[in-house]
Amino acid sequence: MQRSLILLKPDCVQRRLIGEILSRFEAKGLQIVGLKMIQVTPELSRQHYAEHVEKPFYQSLEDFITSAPVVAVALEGLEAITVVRDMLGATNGLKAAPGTIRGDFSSSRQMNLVHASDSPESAERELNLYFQPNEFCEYSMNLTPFMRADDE
Ligand code: FUP
Repeated sequence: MQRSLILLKPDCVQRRLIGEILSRFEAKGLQIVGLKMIQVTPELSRQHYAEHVEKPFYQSLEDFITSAPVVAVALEGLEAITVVRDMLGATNGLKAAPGTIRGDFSSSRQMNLVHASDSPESAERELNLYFQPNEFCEYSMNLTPFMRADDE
């Protein structure tokens, strides 16, 4: 079982796509174990995008991610990190395959609607950036016997 940190970015909030995109994760069988709306500060942006801070596009990325609230989501499921990344599609919405979230809703490299952790290490780091330990809700989904076999 894995957890991944997902951000519904300012373009997603502004375009009123929160429900539509959250519903895709729910329909897939992923479990929402943390959920909050927050305003990203420049400091949090620098922490989140630490690997990009020195890059030429960073200031524009910070301006975008701080331009409106985001919705932070902790998603749990089998192989959740890869499953969610595959659901998002390629970083650039123009290149993302139809059927993926970015492929269906984004035509931009920067305004690509959703961020998701790309490795277990990133997931741990990013979940800690956006959630306190006591903000995760653990609960059993009563539909689990109908979502996967016992040995999966
Ligand atoms: P991803 O892992 O898909 O979120 O993509 P990256 O880590 O490569 O990039 C982080 C964010 O920077 C992406 F949402 C897109 C944005 N970006 C730009 O705005 N300009 C660039 O030239 C490259 C990335």
